[in-house]
Order: sequence, then structure tokens, then C-alpha cells
Amino acid sequence: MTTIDHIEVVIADIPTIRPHVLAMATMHSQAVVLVFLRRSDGIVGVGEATTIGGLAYGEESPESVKVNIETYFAPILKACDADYPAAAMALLGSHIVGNRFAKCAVETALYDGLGQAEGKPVSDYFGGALTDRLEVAWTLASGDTGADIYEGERMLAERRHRHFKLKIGKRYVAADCAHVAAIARAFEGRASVRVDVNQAWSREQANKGAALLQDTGVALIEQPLPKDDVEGMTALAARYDIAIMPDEALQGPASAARLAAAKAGDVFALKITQSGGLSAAREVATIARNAQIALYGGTMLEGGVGTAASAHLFASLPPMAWHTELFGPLLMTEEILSEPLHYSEFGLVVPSGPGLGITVDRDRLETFRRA
Ligand code: MUC
Ligand code: MG
Repeated sequence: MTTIDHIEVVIADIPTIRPHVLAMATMHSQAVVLVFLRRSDGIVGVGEATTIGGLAYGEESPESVKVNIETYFAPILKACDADYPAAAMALLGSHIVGNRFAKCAVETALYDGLGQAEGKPVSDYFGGALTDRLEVAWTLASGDTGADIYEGERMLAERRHRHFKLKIGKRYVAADCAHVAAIARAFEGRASVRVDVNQAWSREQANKGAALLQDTGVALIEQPLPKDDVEGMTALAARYDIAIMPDEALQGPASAARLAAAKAGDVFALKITQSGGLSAAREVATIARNAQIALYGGTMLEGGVGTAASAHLFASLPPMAWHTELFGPLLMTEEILSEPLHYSEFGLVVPSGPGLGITVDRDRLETFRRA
């Protein structure tokens, strides 16, 4: 039996390259949460539980993840065989409700450790990779139309991104839609544009917004309504041609089944953290596929660890119609991996090599570690 001897949770505050303006929070830095599990064979597996805006996005904060893993997960994990991640996760699940981000980080660390021990990439444990590259969208969220267009032009010129997600919901609907229309016009025929409202609209605002955005060539509206307004999402999806995508509403397989049954979206934002881990995210993907719902590989703006973990899972799925937004590390000023993830030709190269195929630079991490 391979035991888990040591569990460490590190919070590191890493500045963003510019303010990232979302409806519910403006980010100037990202609190990256990493979980290190040291196995009795000396191998250290790592996973990530990063969220956005403290408690602005979901019920788990960086601090709650740390205290919950150290207090409640650790004693259970110490009784588990690290070579059997599914059994370990089942045991955790029988003692701990919720805490999907923390569970995701722990499951990722278990598979990273196992992959290193067996010389296999994490994607092998999810059926094996079908691709070695994933196309990656970029979020334009400076809060300023001109600055967003300038940034988008740079991304196109560098062949880094050709799908742009715009963050809206803070201003009047008409002002937000004018901002989006100007950007969609600027990139017409060269890049696709989608928007994320992060739950900020009422039903009335969403109807107005969907009608306006549909006419500007915008492809998709992400979580326009509060996450619990499933009926409202169903009505929008039925009424408008523009694709409607739940994000915050998707909190694991059971919610995915409910949203699919209610026809509350045309596309699902698939996130390993929001789902509660890689295995749970794979279940969400299966539910979507069988309900004819397309997929978009989402992010919680994780650093390199969570981004690599997402990439391993996404690479093991049939190609996702809406591609991915695995750009988290590019939003941060500092790299904490020994070797950065490789972005080129509008996409991310799925890391190869055992486990997640990445190494955290512990010295660099220390520099940003919260005291
Ligand atoms: C979200 O709500 O989708 C993903 C990309 C981004 O800019 O913010 C996140 C969160
Ligand atoms: Mg979103």
C-alpha cells in the first residue's frame, strides 16, 4: 500500500497582467491554491483549487479550501491507498459534502502522483488523449472598449487567440451591448466573440440583451441569469438563436442532469473545479453529449497546475465544439512552473510526460506564498 505521508496547501497571490473586470469582482491578482500530497514512495502529486474573487464566485474561498483540506480531508486521506484515487475519492465523498474545488485539487494530486509512479500521463486514466493540442479563447475584460480591441488585435497578430470572451453585466444593458457590438465589428470575419454575464441580468435585461447581441454576430451568452433561475435559462435557450450556456449553474453531474433535462442551455461550460474533479467533469461531459449539448472547456483562471489538469481531461474527450478557455497562466505576471505551458498557433499544447507533465518551481512559489 502506498500511503500519503504529508499534505500541504499553499496559497500564492500572483498579480494579473491588468485588472480583470468581471460583473461580480475586479481582479488585480489571483489567489492560486495548490495542494501537494507526498506519497510514501517519495513522489509528490499536485493539484489546484483556485477560485475567483474570494467568495464572490462560489461558496469555497482559498482560505476555506486550505483549512478544510488540512482539518477534514487530511485524516481521511492518510488512511487511503494513494494508488487507488477512485477509492480515495469515494471515501472522501462519504465523509465530506460539497467542497468541489478542494475535492478537485485532491483528486488531481492523486492522479498526478499515480501517473508519476506509473510513468503515465493523467489523461491515460480518463481514456487516453485524443489530441495533443486544444484551441484556447482569451477573455477581453479590461473594462474599456478601445483597450479590449487593442489587446485583441495583439492576440490575433501573435496568433495566440482567435476566440474572444467579453465580460459584461456591470453596466446598463444597452451600454454593455454597444461595447460588445463595437468589438464584434472590429474583429468581424477574423475572430469569434462570446460574452459572459456572470449572473448579472434579470430576465427582462436578459431578453433585451439577447435580442441586441443576436443582431451583432455574437455567438454565445454565458450565464446571463442567476444560477438558480433554470426556468429563465430554458426560456432564453428556446426563444433565441444565440447559444445560451450555463456556467455557475453547473455544479457537478447532478446539476448537469437537471439542466440538460430542463433544456436550460445549448452549451455547457465544463470545469474540473466546478464539477468537483476530473472524474466528475467527465460525467458532466457524458451527460451533455447524450443530451446533444455542446461543450466549452472552461477555467476558473487557474495557474499552470489546474490548467494542465483541465487539459488532460479535455484532451481525453471528443473534440469540444466551442473549444476551451485554458488561458489562466497567461493572465498572471509570474510563472510558477519550472517550464511554462506552451501556447502557440491559437492553442495550448497538452503537456506530455508522467502525471500532469509539469513541475512546480517551489522556490518561485515561495516568493508569492501568503504568509
Ligand atoms: C467565468 O465565469 O467563466 C473564465 C474566464 C474568465 O475570464 O473568467 C472566468 C470565469
Ligand atoms: Mg463564466
